[in-house]
Amino acid sequence: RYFGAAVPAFKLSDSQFTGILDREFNAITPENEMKWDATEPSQNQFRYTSGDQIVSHAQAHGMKVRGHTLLWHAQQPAWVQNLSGSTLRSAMMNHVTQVATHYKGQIYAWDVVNEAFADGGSGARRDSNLQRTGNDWIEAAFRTARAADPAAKLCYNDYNTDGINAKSTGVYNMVRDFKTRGVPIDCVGFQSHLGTTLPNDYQTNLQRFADLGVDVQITELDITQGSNQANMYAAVTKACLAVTRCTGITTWGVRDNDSWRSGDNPLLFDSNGN
Ligand code: 9MR
Repeated sequence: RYFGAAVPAFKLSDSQFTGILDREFNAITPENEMKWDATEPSQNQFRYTSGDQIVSHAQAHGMKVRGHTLLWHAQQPAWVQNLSGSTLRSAMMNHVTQVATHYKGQIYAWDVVNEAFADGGSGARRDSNLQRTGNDWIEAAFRTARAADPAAKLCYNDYNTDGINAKSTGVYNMVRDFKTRGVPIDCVGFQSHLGTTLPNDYQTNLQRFADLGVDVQITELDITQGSNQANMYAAVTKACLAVTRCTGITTWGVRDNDSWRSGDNPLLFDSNGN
């Protein structure tokens, strides 16, 4: 199993940050640098400088890279938001092909599609410009990613899917359908942005996905500071260790002050790096 952290490229010049990163972790997820707005700010003009910096750091330290993310309803460049229908679908698949090809052979696992399911009780897809190109957009993305980088594990990644609920069951049904029909999917990411309690069926949920024949990974872990925080980090870790196909845990940052939710002090290291 790997143990990873989300890393923004600009923190690679912070020696306290890289000191902890290189000592404690053996995988990196680029926090923002491989998102669509970062990699293709204008149509067919690709920018890989920051993503490449992160990959170089990982390679220099023997770390795996989780690619994040090829298609997401958020963080799209403006030109994408102005497209729809078959024009958008073509741009989506071109984006997948170009980015996955650029990083071919360098990515352990790709979040091919991020956060495509709706919150709440429907178990349905989220409405988005991507979804409005047709319900088959997710399988088209996975097939396209496989063709571009056959060695990368291809993951679906989402939040609020950490226990058994309508949303995670919607994802489960999609993965089962993909496996039945031979759509190439290798892994499911559970972001695990957690508050003060862990769903009591957390491990059972990981296991039911693993039983479909995919790896499972904890991809964006952070947990609200409080009396239960350490216990929850332990419980999440033990759940992954207990599921044979749980192949890694990534925390969404290193120090509390690196976090997107820094007010919660949710990470393993405090703002002094302790
Ligand atoms: O931590 C990321 C933050 O720096 C960005 O501003 C934000 C929008 O791109 O994305 C954050 O990371 C998100 C991740 O990509 C997907 N799951 C939720 C994460 C936290 O918002």
